[in-house]
Amino acid sequence: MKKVVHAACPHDCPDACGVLVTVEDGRATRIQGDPAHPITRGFLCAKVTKYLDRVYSPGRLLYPMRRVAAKGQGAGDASDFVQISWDEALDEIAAKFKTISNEFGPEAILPYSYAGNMGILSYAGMSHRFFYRLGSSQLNRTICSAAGGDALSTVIGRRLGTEPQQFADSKYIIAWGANIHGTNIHLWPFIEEARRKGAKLVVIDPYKTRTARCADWYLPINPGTDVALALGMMHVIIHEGLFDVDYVSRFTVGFEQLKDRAREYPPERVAQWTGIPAEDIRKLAREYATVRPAAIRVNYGVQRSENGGMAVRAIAMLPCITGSWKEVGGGLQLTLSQSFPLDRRKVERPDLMAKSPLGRAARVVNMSELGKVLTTLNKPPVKAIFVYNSNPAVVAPNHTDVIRGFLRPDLFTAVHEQFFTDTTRYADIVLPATTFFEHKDLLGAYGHCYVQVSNQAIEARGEARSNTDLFRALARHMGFTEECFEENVDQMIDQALAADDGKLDPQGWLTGITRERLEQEGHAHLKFGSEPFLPFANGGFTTASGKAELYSEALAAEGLDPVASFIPPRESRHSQQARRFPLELLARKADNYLNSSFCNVPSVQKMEHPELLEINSQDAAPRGIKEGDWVRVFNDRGEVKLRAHVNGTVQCGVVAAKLNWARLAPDGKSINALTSETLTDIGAGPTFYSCLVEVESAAKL
Ligand SMILES: Nc1nc2c(c(=O)[nH]1)N[C@H]1C(S)=C(S)[C@@H](COP(=O)(O)OP(=O)(O)OC[C@H]3O[C@@H](n4cnc5c(=O)[nH]c(N)nc54)[C@H](O)[C@@H]3O)O[C@H]1N2
Ligand SMILES: Nc1nc2c(c(=O)[nH]1)N[C@H]1C(S)=C(S)[C@@H](COP(=O)(O)OP(=O)(O)OC[C@H]3O[C@@H](n4cnc5c(=O)[nH]c(N)nc54)[C@H](O)[C@@H]3O)O[C@H]1N2
Ligand code: SF4
Ligand SMILES: [Mo]
Repeated sequence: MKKVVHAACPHDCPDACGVLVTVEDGRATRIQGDPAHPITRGFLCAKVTKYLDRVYSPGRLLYPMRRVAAKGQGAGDASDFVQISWDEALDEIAAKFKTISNEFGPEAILPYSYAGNMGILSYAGMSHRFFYRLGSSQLNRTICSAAGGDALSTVIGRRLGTEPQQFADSKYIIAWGANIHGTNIHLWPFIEEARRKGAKLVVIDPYKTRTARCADWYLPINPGTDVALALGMMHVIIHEGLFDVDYVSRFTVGFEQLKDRAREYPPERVAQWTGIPAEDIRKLAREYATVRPAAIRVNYGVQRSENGGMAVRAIAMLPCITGSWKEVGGGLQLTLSQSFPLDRRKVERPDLMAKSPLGRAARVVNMSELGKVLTTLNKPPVKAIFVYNSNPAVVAPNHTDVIRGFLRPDLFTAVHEQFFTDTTRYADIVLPATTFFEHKDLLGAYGHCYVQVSNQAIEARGEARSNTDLFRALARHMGFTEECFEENVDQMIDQALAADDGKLDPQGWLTGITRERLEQEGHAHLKFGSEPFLPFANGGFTTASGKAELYSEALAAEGLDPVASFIPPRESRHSQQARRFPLELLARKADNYLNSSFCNVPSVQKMEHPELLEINSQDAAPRGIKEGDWVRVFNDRGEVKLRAHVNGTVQCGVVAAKLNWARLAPDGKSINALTSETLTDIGAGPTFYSCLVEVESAAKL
């Protein structure tokens, strides 16, 4: 029997593609992009095109297992474990949780998850219910977008912006710290369409991405200096009277303060920090303000710096002063994640914290400080960690401390995974997780405004269970009796879609969007009152003042600059530390992996070279480093061994390397051995792109 099932890609990617899975006699035989999905347009990225290799990988973790080999040693695969039943595994975890909770309090238990699966239920559904009811520590999920998301909200009130389709109508597009070909490929066709109609594409990025190579104008910028560039642009725009007087007066607050601040950022001064010539800054500002409509695609690259919050804040002010929010093909997109008025409280049930043994909201732990948390936190210390949807042994900053933490003999670790990852090397118990082919879920997106139901295409492989099924069962083993722990996926999807109290969905964007309809049609566009959707054409900012806040009382109250100002990162060429470690490392994502997902799939590995350190010839030559040489990249936190690649992607003073599974790296280490747990100015996010290193020639490993 042959059928075609509509699913949706739940990986951590703005595109949230509609996917068609062909199933023959119970086995998936083909995957393709849904041609009916207006953003997916029938194609998938290279890595998900190979998805059958992931689903049917011989390396899949298929059964619950208990560790027998010493942690961090052994082969790192099934041979380090013995198979046990689900009941045994869950009993063991429940018993541990009870003992720890009795002795240290439930806050000694820490859930650790991120966006391995962005399905609404898989990301934060039954799992959240479970941990709230348990009274475990809460996890502040900052590792990706907290700085940018929070900063954007300080200006416009929420995570909303220009839909991708509208980029086709732009005449001027700035990709600002946005690696579109690598991480947001479904925006590209709209940009191409705009360019066919004469639009100009400008790329601002310290790394010459493929998008930069395709651009009309590429501006390499020194890492962590975007605040200065945006303020410099506003200096020109305001000084030359290129702003929208009417829009500014009706829909913004704090313009006078911004004007004063921008005065301090003349292009000549900004040029010294950014490395972009003053004339180019003037030209960029003039073109951006006058070639209309102009849209900015700013992505998360700019906010992984110590001053990343201020960077996003300053950039987000640009369309507010030019009034470009009024125009189809104008405005700005960082994320659209808050366009979906789903009822997350019903799905996640934070009220259950009151029913936990704590009887109150539990302490909050920042996931971007995992190393510190596992090695220094007390009152109570973390005695058990439950990892799902994440691979912290690769992706968390300050890898060395993270591993030191996981190796603590008194720490109990459970990991729910699809594969034997770097993190399962430290697990006492591993539990098998389904892939999105094997369970049903509801999806929003952060790069478009379509809701989707992802249907189950095939039976779960082995004894794999979805996150929802796992936490429902674990609740039973803990003896939790609340009815919400009995609910099934359809009930939970219905709850998410029924934002019925009017407060959540005052404009009725979910009107008419039901599970039944999504099951039939696959996707539905949010029902914005007017099409095309211009969220801020007439103000409508959801800030405290109801206006775009160029001056923020809330930031002032936190002791931060209420406008925006450029403070050079401590780890940058402008700092003292640069004397010892003169190179700015971009510890990047790989275009063909997804953070650390896909690193282990052979057909995808063929498309990547994660062992390389990209370096400029002017930095390589004085160090006696030639193309292909082994190099030691180091700072006070750690070192990694890579091979030099002198290819012109980075300017003098910058080097770049990629995320990869530590165990697949030549020296067994994640690139995060070099990054720090310093947090961003806004949002307490990680600072993967504020990282100083030195590089020297090394003998082969
Ligand atoms: N193929 C693929 N797709 C992905 C991912 C992946 O790993 N692989 N990851 C997914 C995830 S989790 C996310 S959050 C999104 C993120 O998607 P992006 O926001 O695109 O994330 P990054 O690749 O971190 O950064 C984008 C660009 O910012 C540049 N950059 C670094 N520092 C600076 C700076 O100081 N200023 C400026 N102007 N630019 C800077 C980087 O060189 C990079 O080219 O992509 C998602 N999609
Ligand atoms: N140096 C450096 N470090 C970075 C970044 C960077 O650019 N540079 N990027 C950061 C960013 S933006 C992010 S978002 C984080 C990402 O960090 P993570 O969210 O940890 O992302 P992944 O590495 O993709 O790991 C996700 C894991 O979840 C598993 N998984 C997938 N689906 C399911 C499921 O349904 N259930 C369960 N239980 N597991 C599942 C996958 O097999 C995979 O191993 O990394 C951050 N780390
Ligand atoms: S990873 Fe992104 S581009 Fe690739 S299929 Fe999934 S949503 Fe689409
Ligand atoms: Mo991310």
